Amino acid sequence: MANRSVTPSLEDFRKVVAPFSLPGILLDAERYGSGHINDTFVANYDQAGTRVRYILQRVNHHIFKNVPELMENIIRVTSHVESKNTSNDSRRALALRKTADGLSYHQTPEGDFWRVYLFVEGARTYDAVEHPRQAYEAARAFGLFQQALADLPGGRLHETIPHFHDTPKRFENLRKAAEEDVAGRKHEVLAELEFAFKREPEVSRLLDLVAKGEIPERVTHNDTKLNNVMLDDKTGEGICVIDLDTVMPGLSLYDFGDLVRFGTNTAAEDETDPAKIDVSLPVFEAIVEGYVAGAGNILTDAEWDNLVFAGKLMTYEVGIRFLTDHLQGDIYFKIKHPGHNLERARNQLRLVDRIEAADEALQAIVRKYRAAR
Ligand code: ADP
Ligand code: GN1
Ligand code: MG
Repeated sequence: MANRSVTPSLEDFRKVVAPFSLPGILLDAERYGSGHINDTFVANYDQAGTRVRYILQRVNHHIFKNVPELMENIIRVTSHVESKNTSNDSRRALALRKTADGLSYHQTPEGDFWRVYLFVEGARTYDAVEHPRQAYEAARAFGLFQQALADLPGGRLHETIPHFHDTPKRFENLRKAAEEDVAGRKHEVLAELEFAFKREPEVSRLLDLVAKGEIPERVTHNDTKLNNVMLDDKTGEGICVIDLDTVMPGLSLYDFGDLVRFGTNTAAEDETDPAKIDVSLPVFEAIVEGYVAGAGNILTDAEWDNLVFAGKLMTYEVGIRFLTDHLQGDIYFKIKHPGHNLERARNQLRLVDRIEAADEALQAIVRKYRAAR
């Protein structure tokens, strides 16, 4: 399932988009972005002489098992964000196109689910932080997004992937994958397994605080990678949070922690040279500052206490998910070459090690912003 993604022909794209009745003529469509899960394409249209772009996405229904429920979440979330948009900039809420039947997705006879978004123009995503300001803007946008959803009406959102950030469960999955060793790769990863197993006592820390009532459940994004937020080309401002498939009940520490995981790494997520992987203190500071600027003064004491830990835990969690996928024969994340998931896992576990080494410096940054609140 991880690598099933064939690019459709233009003829097939025409069939996929037909139910959405998009105005104009479809000129071409090509693969777009660098996500690990869905298949994303940009489609160029000629609309009365003007070139207009749409994002077409085939949702990975092996991973998101109930796409109609997922789309119901996205409609609720985008409508709510849109209702709070008081600017004159329509790019600030992701906009879905509906089919002639009023559905937010189209299911093909083969069983694939497709959706169409208006292309957010004059802005782009980045696969790596080039300057701390970008990390600030991304963190602020995710903070604002969370604040906007604090009063989402209509009850709890569907859990599109149950136990998504349940680190103890992710840990059990790793243990089981190592035991079963279906792909015969365990012998290659003994050092990584030892590193991961040694940290077992920490995996339930956040969920234990939730159980004690010290950390509240909120509506969170749960996948706050830098390339899931669009930054304005001219001003650099984070203007639109995208990739809403995992928006569901969660902890603000998941969003903050994943910002740290992806943003502070001085190397790409799949860099193989451990010497290049470290935690950037200026980027960490920008993330704290941006997140607090966006989310406002919502953080409880227990959340403040665990900001640094959340960065480490989210890095560890994704690290063991990559490692599990490698052990299971690459069935979840898209890979570009054999061993890619192992490279990613090693990278993330190395970053865990660097975050642990930098703990004092990171805590000092948090203290500075906590005192100023
Ligand atoms: P995935 O789940 O595969 O990560 P995303 O929704 O994040 O999918 O989309 C992949 C990439 O496509 C994004 O990183 C972004 O660059 C681009 N993208 C997605 N939606 C839009 C949009 N509405 N307008 C412009 N670009 C978009
Ligand atoms: C996946 O879809 P994408 O590429 O934004 C994954 C995240 C991981 C991330 C690691 C649904 O995100 O949980 O943190 O890869 N999404 C899902 O890069 O599993
Ligand atoms: Mg994405």
